[in-house]
Amino acid sequence: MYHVCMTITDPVQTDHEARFDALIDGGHKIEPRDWMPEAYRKTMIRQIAQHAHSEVIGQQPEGNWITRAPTLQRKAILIAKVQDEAGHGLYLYSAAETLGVSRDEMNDLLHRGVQKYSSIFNYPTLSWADMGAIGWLVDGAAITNQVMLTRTSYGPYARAMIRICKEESFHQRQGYEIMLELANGTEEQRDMAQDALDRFWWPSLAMFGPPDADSTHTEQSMAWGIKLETNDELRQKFVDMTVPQARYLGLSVPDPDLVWNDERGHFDFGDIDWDEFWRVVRGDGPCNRERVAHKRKAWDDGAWVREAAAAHAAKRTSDLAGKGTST
Ligand code: FAQ
Repeated sequence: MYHVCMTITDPVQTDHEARFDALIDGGHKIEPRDWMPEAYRKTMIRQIAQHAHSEVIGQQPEGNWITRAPTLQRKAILIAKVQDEAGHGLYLYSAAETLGVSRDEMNDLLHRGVQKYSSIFNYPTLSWADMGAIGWLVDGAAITNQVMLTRTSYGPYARAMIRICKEESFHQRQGYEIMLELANGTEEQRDMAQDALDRFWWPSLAMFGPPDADSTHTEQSMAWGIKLETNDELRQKFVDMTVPQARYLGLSVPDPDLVWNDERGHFDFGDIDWDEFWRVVRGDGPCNRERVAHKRKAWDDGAWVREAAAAHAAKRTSDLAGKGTST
């Protein structure tokens, strides 16, 4: 018996696994040089890449309104917000690169439809009020999820999330402020705000992912400390936080089943259309094709910038080497 165990157990592997488990159990961070199970690495790459792609593709629905912002001040704020999203994408691609995947590979996987981005960015932005609804609801949902990710187990991801959350929090405020102004404006402005809430409410609830019972990754991701709360818990938190904000605006949430449940201490809410969610996730939402085509074009059009930056870096390295300075 003893002999059999010796032949199948790799003591080095066991040591690595024990150390990894101890770090997770102790609430410590896993760092890029630490040993990690291959499945943990893959899960982190999948989630961080998907998150990075969401930030980058998420610039498109709002970018659509930069040239049509109603005032110079609104335009300046919107440009700053869209730039922030690009920055979030960059921190996140850098965090994913520490796991041994390159940015080129991630972009290629996105362009080929292998890696995903958030379902929410496949909905069109039809009016200025959508800028308010996105900031308030989409950034609001993003923060609800991302505050927990500042404590996620992979160090570079957790640290990137701290700054991202601070910026998302400003985005949420600016969105709510747009809604507040419209809701207190003319009848037409109020209708625009209500219409934006009607269209973005359900897709924002779906952003948190499928119900826990249908979630493929939640159980393992919670065991590894990647996720600290489940999709349904976060969705409930978002509803509880957002419904009073809608009421303060004097707008109605488009859900006839929405009611405060005293016993649970939470709002009960209606059923999400999961068929629609999966259609959008699988590439058949209102704007999927347009979003990916635009992203691909931007990547191709920007090739000369990447080549010029690489040529500049190579020249600088050879200049420094010529001067005998190590880089
Ligand atoms: N869209 O087992 P789970 C933002 C997929 S950033 C598309 O529950 P998991 C900022 C999921 O990938 C918004 N697919 O998965 C901004 C999996 O498929 P797979 C992005 C979705 O990973 C604001 C399958 O369903 N935030 O908004 C979605 O444990 C304004 C089963 O799902 C993040 O990415 C979805 N909504 O939990 C920017 C946060 N939900 O991969 C611009 C980080 C699920 O096996 C403007 N990510 N799926 O083929 C996460 O926290 C998690 O990945 C979840 C999903 C919670 C999104």
